[in-house]
Amino acid sequence: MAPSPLRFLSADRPLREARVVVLGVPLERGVSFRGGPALAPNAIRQASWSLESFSHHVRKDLVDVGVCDLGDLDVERSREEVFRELEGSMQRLLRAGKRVVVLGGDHSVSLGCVRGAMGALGKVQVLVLDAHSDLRDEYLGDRFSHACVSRRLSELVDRLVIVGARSFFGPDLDEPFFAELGEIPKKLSREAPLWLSLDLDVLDPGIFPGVTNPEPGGLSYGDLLDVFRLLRGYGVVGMDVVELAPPFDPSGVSAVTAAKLVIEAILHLWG
Ligand SMILES: [Mn+2]
Repeated sequence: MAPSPLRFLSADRPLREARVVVLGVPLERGVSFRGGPALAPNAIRQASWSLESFSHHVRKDLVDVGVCDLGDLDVERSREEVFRELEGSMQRLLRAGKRVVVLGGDHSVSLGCVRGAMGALGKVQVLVLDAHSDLRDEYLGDRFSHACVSRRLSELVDRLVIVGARSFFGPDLDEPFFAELGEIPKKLSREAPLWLSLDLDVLDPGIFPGVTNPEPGGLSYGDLLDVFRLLRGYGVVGMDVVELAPPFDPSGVSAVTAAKLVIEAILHLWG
């Protein structure tokens, strides 16, 4: 049974005792095709209670990590205000030495996260796992659409790496940001803090149909575990998990998969 109010599995520590903080940002202002990510944070929390808190891959348990769930940011205001509050929260949490998991929301929330990480830590590199290049300068007049998030991130940080992309609008194909899974070690630095942005549509829609913009082909669940395993050697300070669309997840298996990925990411990166 999930506790009421709803929180992520085993996230029962007060903030000051927690090493890892979960924060929901149910913002859905930047979608381009169909909706749902506003419902994602609580769908992921709910689904997490169907899972074990133990990972046999790393033989660690969430209970021993110390996780706090801060609930959701208030998104009933302008997008810029939401970004600003997210940025401020991220700065405070990272300065306090916490590691942060942000449950989106559409992919635009990554911008607030990375701005905050830069405010707290200076230079930050970003690894984006995404089916889409998201490199448009604007989409239907909106520079902060989820279709533009990697373009905006590329303007912020020195090092942006995109893995899993298979949807391009043409000219973006020759941009320098794309990498294969196996190229991650040579593209990222082990020195600089790293923000991980996990757009769940990077997964094959056959195993993860519940997203706003499904794209055929894609990574497997095992591929993502390989990424988490690899990133143990890097200074990952936080991650966002975005674009789950519960209305297109009638079996609920996408929400469960998202929750499982959050558990495995926490235990691989910070367990
Ligand atoms: Mn995407």
